[in-house]
Amino acid sequence: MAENVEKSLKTILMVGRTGCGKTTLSEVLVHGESQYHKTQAVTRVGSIIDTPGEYIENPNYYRGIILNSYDADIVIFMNEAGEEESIFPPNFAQSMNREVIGVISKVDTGRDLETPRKNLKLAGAGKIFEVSIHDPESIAVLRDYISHEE
Ligand SMILES: Nc1nc2c(ncn2[C@@H]2O[C@H](COP(=O)(O)OP(=O)(O)OP(=O)(O)O)[C@@H](O)[C@H]2O)c(=O)[nH]1
Ligand SMILES: [Mg+2]
Repeated sequence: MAENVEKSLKTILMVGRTGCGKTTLSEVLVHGESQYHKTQAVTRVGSIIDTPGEYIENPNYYRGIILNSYDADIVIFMNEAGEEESIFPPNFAQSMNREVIGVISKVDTGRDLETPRKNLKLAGAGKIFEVSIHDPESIAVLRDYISHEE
């Protein structure tokens, strides 16, 4: 296959607080660009299952996150740069019988990365990626990790 043909993404579940950048990153990964819109319900963006921030902010919806994880190959726990409080219960990743990775979004803002790193680890995320939609290389590294092998 030609080198410039992009590998297809695995099925991904995006979880993180309101406004951390889940939909933007999903659209950039799938379409190469994004238009802002608030997520109102669990939505599919290509093979990405995008959840509204309210799902992780309200424990009544945890079950919804866990059920959606059964359809995913990889779950992404997202924190944005500068996020001070962990929205994820400790070891929440263990509720999901799937690989869980961490993504720190908006690294272009220059805000703190240490606390998000620590909180994503506490939530049980394995590998952690630091991305900005303004840095195509950071997106390419993540995309490669969450794509099917040729
Ligand atoms: N500076 C910067 N801003 C970003 C980045 N990614 C997303 N944003 C901005 O963050 C805001 C929220 O992004 P969304 O993708 O809608 O966030 P969300 O997590 O889907 O939010 P909900 O649907 O409400 O849960 C938008 O104004 C985006 O433009 C980034 O890498 N850098
Ligand atoms: Mg959204």
